[in-house]
Amino acid sequence: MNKKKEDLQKNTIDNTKKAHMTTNQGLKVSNDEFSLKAGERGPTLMEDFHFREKMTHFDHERIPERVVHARGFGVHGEFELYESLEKYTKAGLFTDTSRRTPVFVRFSTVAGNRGSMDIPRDVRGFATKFYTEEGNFDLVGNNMPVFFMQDAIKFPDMVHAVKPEPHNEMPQAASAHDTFWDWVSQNTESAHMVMWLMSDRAIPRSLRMMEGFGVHTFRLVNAEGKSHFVKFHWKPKLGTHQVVWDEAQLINGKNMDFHRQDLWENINKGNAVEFELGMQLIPEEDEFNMDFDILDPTKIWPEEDVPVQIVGKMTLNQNVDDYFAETEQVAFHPGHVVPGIDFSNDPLLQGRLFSYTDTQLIRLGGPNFHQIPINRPICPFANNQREGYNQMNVTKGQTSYHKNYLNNNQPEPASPEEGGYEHYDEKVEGRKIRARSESFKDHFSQAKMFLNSMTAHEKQHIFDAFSFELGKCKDLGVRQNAVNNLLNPIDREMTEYVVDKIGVELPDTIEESNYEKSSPALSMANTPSSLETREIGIMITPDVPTEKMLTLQQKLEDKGTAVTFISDKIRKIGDDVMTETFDTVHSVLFDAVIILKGHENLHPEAVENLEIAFKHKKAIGFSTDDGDIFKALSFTADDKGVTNIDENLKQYLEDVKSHRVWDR
Ligand code: HDD
Repeated sequence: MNKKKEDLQKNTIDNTKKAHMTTNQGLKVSNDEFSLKAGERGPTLMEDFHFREKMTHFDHERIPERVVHARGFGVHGEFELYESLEKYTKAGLFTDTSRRTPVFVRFSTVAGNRGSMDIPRDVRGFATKFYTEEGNFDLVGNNMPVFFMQDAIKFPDMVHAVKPEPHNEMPQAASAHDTFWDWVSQNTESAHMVMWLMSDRAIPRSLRMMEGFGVHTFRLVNAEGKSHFVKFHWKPKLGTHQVVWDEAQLINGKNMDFHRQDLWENINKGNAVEFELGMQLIPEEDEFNMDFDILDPTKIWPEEDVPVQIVGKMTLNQNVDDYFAETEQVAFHPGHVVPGIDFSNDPLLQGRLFSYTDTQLIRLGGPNFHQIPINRPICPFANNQREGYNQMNVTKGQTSYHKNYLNNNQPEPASPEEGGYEHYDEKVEGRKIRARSESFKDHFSQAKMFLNSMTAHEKQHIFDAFSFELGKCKDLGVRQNAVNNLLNPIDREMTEYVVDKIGVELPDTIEESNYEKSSPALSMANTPSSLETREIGIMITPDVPTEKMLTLQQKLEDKGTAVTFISDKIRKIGDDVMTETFDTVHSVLFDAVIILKGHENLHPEAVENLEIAFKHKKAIGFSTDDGDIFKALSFTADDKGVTNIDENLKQYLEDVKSHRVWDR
């Protein structure tokens, strides 16, 4: 049990143990079925304190959901450091390799409500709370390394634009509507982020298979006071993988909890979910060496120019006990830092430093939200901030002010040597102005670089995503503006493709960016791929011999994959394997499929499942005891990624491992 889990024990109530029911005052309850009435058929009595307490609690069981990132899923884990980074920082979690720092991670979508589906086209939040020995450090990042704007003052506008439209509250959890595209086409600093949002990064296969980014340039400061600029990266051990858009839409219908269920079940099965922490570092004196401003949050530092140093690993290995108490009440803040970690002047980061505490005050009902068990630091804690709503602590002592004589000046500030936080003494000079630096002006070069770095299928998906999203906009002016202001300045081929699909005019002048650089690290195709935890759905006709099914299952599980049999109705295979049915699951919920045919004909649902798996470029394996499987299907055994598993199981597994048969 990690230190944070241990700390949570102080507040854990075990409702699985035998116990009498009580009121909140501890009084044993004798009856929880009937309210107190005047006569069997009479009115309920005011005096029924048990009824009133139960109902009042129920009536108050909701808190405001987060304005953004409302739908989230949290898990516990630990962070371990590979090598001391004392050259760059004095932060304990980055210098002491013997530590196992407890973490709590909350993954989220951004635009949808708390009850929305798991795979809309959206950015994913990737927020990590490190419970360090020097206080909590929150890395509040996303699965995309850039952002929609350069200045936080625009954040409410962008969020208003992407959220359901204010007059009719439509559409839910989608950017494919007029107000979003109106905003981004009027604010072209969003161009790079929009490319990411239209890419497959926005529809991850799993929360276990996406990268995370701190986005901003932060600072590391070492014991001598030397500073490096830093960007944080999370690299998933399983690689970065996607579903296809058509599949995402079907999954949302078949299982809107697809991502959270995948994470919950894999952790329960004991499959460690691992992300390596990477850092890109630039010494302070090299601040101006890039062809963009490193304070600009719409820019990445290409990994080929500034390599990502892998410094440690986070293992997520425990689910929460109580969704509300932990996942809903956790409060992140990019301003929660520890000595050795500091901010840059990125104007987006600077604005965030205000917003997060402010939002917790309304969401969690007052200034004591840090005392909620999931938010409480595991290190010693003392200050003069008593009172306020929901004060949980009983603090001893006559004084609640600094400085004092009566209490010997306790609690007293710590010197830097004793671990007191010191802000980096950066020199800043300037006049008060509302303006943006000229160095933030280039909106399109990195958007183009992103496109330059894609494989053919990734590029095609981006073109199709633009066509879908703009095609959903009702106002032709909005479509035209998006084409003129965002697409045309990036790429002519993309502009021509999309214009043809969405019925607007092709701009007369070509403004395409001539930025030729590419960054191979941006392509998901260049990330690792493995068979580990791949889900294979095996469709069967009822007459397939049990022995054959169990042998196949064993072979596939030995390779690290997870197997589900699918049949016309629930059937038992051997002693302890139960099938799912064509009613309960679908090929869209699996990475790959297999069809096992005995002498009976294929179920019509099996035919439909196979056709869709083929369309979604999934590996398809087959084995038949009798007759031609392909008579009922629109594809054949000669198509790419369609394999007779009796003859070549190895080939089939290669296809499964490569995630999808993209060139089919
Ligand atoms: Fe934010 C939540 C990430 C810009 C204001 N943000 C929130 C969460 C994540 C991010 C992951 C959810 C945390 C959780 O799981 O509880 N936000 C980002 C990133 C940004 C970013 C990576 C840009 C680099 N955010 C941003 C700006 C502002 C906010 C510019 C406002 C000035 N974000 C908020 C918020 C939220 C929030 C309103 C809503 C709920 C919360 O904070 O706790 O304060």
